[in-house]
Parts: sequence; structure tokens; C-alpha cells
Amino acid sequence: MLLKNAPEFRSSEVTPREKFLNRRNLIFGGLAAAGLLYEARKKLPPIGTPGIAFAANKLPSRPGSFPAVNETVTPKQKAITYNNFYEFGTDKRDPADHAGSLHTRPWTVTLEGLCNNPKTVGIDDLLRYRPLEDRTYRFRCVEAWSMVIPWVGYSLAELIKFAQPKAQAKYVEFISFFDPKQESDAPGMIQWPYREGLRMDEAMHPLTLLTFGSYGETLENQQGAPVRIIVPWKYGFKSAKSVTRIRFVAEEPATTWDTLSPSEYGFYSNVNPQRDEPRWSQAHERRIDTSLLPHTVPTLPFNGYAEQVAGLYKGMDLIKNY
Ligand SMILES: Nc1nc2c(c(=O)[nH]1)N[C@H]1C(S)=C(S)[C@@H](COP(=O)(O)O)O[C@H]1N2
Ligand SMILES: [Mo]
Repeated sequence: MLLKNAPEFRSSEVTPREKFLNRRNLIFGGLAAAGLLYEARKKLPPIGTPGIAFAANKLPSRPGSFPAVNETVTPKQKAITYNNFYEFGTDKRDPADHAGSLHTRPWTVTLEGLCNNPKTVGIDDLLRYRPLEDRTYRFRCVEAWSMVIPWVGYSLAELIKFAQPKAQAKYVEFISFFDPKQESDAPGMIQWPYREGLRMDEAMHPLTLLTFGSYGETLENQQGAPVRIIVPWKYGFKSAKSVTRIRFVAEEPATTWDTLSPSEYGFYSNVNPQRDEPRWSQAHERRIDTSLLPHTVPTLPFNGYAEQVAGLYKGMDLIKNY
């Protein structure tokens, strides 16, 4: 599957700098590929591009195209030991303790539904499709805690353009991997796999990050390895982990948390200090950083990204459309 789909994926609309052929494919491709191999070598990206240093878990990346958050970054050790990843249990420690059982290779992401270029893409080809960027984002969980995390990835818009959604595709659905054998602590009250969704314009917004790493390294399993979505202006549950299917659909898709408790977790779930969770205020959040005492900060509309994204919701009542 991986090998079969790789050449098609790369041959699409990649820019010349990233347009290179997979050596494995050429070797297995036999004589007919020999001439191509020479061509491909000339086009190989310089050492240090994503994929080449991948084995060491390092993800070479360039500075992100968005201004970095000028706030204390959450220490990595905290960010990877306080997680929500219910497939591995409901306690914040569970993902760190149990997600080791998740196999992240081989891994494929399937682009499907209302698009002209449906494909199943191998994770390593996905990683190399576009240059990776460092993007330090605020991350706000609906449970009123937050972190500041340097993610590594590229805009999801790049992959959506590759898939060529049809005009009828108004939403994008994200479906996480699920295997009860690898994820035996998943609570039965949830209908697995985990599902999330975005409106097409939200998914296409350059802030929405197809995320492969954090702190300059590949994602830890508990963070949603090998690939997840990060939508920094929405509550954390909108950012699906360990994604394996991306589906283009005409109607607003049903999502895991909205299905479970619609009054608490709406489809939009934009961070909004004015719209309280029915059980607690959303006006403040506990920032998980280097401070020893609880550090509470006011919650910002759209998690501080109003300048970039408020325009997407012009004319919408964001209390009704929570
Ligand atoms: N597949 C899957 N994705 C998921 C979740 C989950 O349980 N399963 N939890 C969500 C929630 S509630 C949050 S707050 C974030 C947590 O991401 P983090 O552990 O990297 O901070 O992942 C989101 N994505
Ligand atoms: Mo969350």
C-alpha cells in the first residue's frame, strides 16, 4: 500500500524543491526506473529536510509563518504526561503509561469522500510532502487548563489542496485510528473511532496544522502520533489524534464529544470566555508551565487568535453556535 501509492502522491502538485522520488520505489521499480533514478537524484532535497533525519526522531523544520506566542512554553515533560487520549484511558496519566502499545509504523492516512483525488498515503510520504514549520501555539482544553506547545507540521490546507475537494464538500471529517487490541483501556461509553470535524474554511485556514511533532521531535504516542490535527483557536478536543482517515463531506459530521454531550461540546467549540461550559466558567484557565504555584490566566476569545480567525464567523451568533 505504502509503496504503491507513494509515486502518485509525490507526482501531484509538489513544488520543485520538494519534488523528489522515493529511492525505495526506484530500486523496486527495476530497470525502467534507472533513468528516472538519475533524474531523481538531481532533484533530491538537501540533507536536513524532513524524512532524512527522521530515524533519530528529530524533525528538521524552519521557523513558522505565524508570530510565536510570547509566553512561557510548557516543559515537554509536563506536556507528555498530562494528556487526554481516551483510547488509552480517562486519567491524565493513562496515555503516557499506556500509549506505548500503539503501532505508528506502518501507518497510512486515507483521503476520501467528496474529492477528486482520493488516496491512501503512507505516513513518511506525508511527512515529506511539504517543508515542516515550527509553530508555537497556545493550546486550551475545554477543562480550563492550557499549555503553550511548539508543534511541528505544515498547514492542513496543503493536504486538502492535494485531495482536490469537490464543490459539494463543505466539511472535513477526521477519523482517528482505533484498534481495541492496542487501545484496550478505551471506555465503552464512547462510540469508537474518535471523530472530529471542521467546516471547510476552518480546515483550510493556514493556522490549522497537520502536526507530526512537538519540541523539534516526532510526536510521542500519547500526543497522537504519528499525525494529528491542531486547531489552536478551538478547545482541545477538536484536535483529533492519530488520524487515519480524512473525509470530505457535504453535511456537518457527527463528532465524538458533541454526540456524547451536545449541551457541553458543540460542533464549533471556539474558545470563548463568554460561553461557559454548563458545569464551569470558561473565563479563566490554569496555565501549565514552569510556575510552581497554580498559574491562572484570563481566557482570550478564540484563544488569542481572534485577529486571524474571527472573520470566519462574521454574522454568526457564537453563543448559540458554541
Ligand atoms: N483520538 C483522540 N483525539 C483526541 C482526544 C482523544 O481522546 N482521542 N482527546 C482530545 C482532547 S479532549 C484534548 S484536550 C487533546 C489533548 O491533546 P494533548 O494530550 O496533546 O494535550 O486531544 C484531543 N484529541
Ligand atoms: Mo480536552
